[in-house]
Amino acid sequence: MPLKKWPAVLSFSVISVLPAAVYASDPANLPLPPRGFDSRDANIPHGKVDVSVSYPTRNYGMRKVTVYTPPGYSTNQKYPVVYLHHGIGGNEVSWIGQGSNEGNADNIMDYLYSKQMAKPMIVVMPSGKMDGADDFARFANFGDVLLKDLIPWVEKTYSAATDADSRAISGLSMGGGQTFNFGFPNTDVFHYIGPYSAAPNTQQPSQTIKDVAAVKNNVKLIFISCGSADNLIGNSKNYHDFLDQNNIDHIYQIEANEGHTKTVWNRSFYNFAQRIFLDEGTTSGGGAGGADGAGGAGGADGAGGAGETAGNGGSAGDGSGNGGSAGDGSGNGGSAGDGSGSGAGAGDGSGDGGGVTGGGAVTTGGSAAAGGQVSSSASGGTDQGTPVEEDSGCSVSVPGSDPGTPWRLGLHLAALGAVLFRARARRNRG
Ligand code: FER
Repeated sequence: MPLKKWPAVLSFSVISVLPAAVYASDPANLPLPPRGFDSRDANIPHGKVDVSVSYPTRNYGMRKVTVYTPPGYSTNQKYPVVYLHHGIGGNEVSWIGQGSNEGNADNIMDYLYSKQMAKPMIVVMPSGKMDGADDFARFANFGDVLLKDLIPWVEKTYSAATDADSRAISGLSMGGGQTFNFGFPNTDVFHYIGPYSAAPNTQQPSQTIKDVAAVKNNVKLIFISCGSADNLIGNSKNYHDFLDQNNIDHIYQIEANEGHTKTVWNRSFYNFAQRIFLDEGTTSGGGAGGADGAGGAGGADGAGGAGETAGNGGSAGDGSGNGGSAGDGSGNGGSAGDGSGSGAGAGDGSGDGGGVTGGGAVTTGGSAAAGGQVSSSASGGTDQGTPVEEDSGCSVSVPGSDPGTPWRLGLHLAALGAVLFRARARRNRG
């Protein structure tokens, strides 16, 4: 797929914090997570982990699932849910660093919230291996359980939103295969699909994607990752090629020199979790990008906008409804709009100018207000420390964060990325 360039308005500062798939579906080359992103940090709020809870199934008796609810979890609010699957030797505790220790989803979510880089969500980590003749069958048999037993149970047991925009499916290795196999045929159930290091149980794309248009229309993010040195990479590459051939936008993230490792899975979950469920509130129109220090982008209705960086900082239009919004910026700082009042604030750039064509106007946005300033690194998820292996034990010192505070700052840059991502998708579909 040819490299597509965005207008010069997005040059330098902001470009580094947007998902690379905005530009092309070639390997995304996302930056390494910061030091300590997957370690437990005593200085930040922690979500609650319900470990190995039992739930009923129609055909397999009681089964186990681990459920992470975010800091500040409240039944006054409905949360989106990511279903996160383990690998061949794993079970419902593999993603919380116990048992086979395939990942540290709880630490990663705590980290992302502490940086306001992810939307509050529930993480459901089931034991995804049922009874069956062989491993392929055991993992395949979970599909029916997921759709008919687990999801209904989660949605009545937890304060979970029940629409497909609020469901993501993800997993590693055999769980990556499950993600492909259960996700693509069910784009009316899951709007976010994230397989990591997918195993040979992965079905062919021609089997799982019978309706290309449904995938294009329904799925808000496809995130495929693998280590470059993983000898299972063919499963991921196969989908990457198919998606490219069918002009289906996706992020293809290859972790250089990594094999079939937990390093890949933790990085992948870190990258995926901060890019899901951003669509809510941005669907009714993304904002316009401003230029060269002035700009800002307002998402409508809860999405908030993102200020540009550099120069004198951008102002941000943003949403009414639930949205806080954030300007940000290096340079002299962006300003933050905050969603009150009516009318849209949008950065309007001098200089390089030019809006993002697919964005559209902010329809319900509040006007921009001067506000806080953050560094683009902290907000944009490129707060890149020295690469470390997990369990480095190095904790990250973060300012105290109120779990009730709207996830702002970096999240809104991610939201802008999502808007741009879809804007491009719309153009491609058009
Ligand atoms: C295989 C190689 C890897 C295979 C499964 C895997 C069933 C799964 C690995 C994992 O889940 O980590 O040939 O066949």
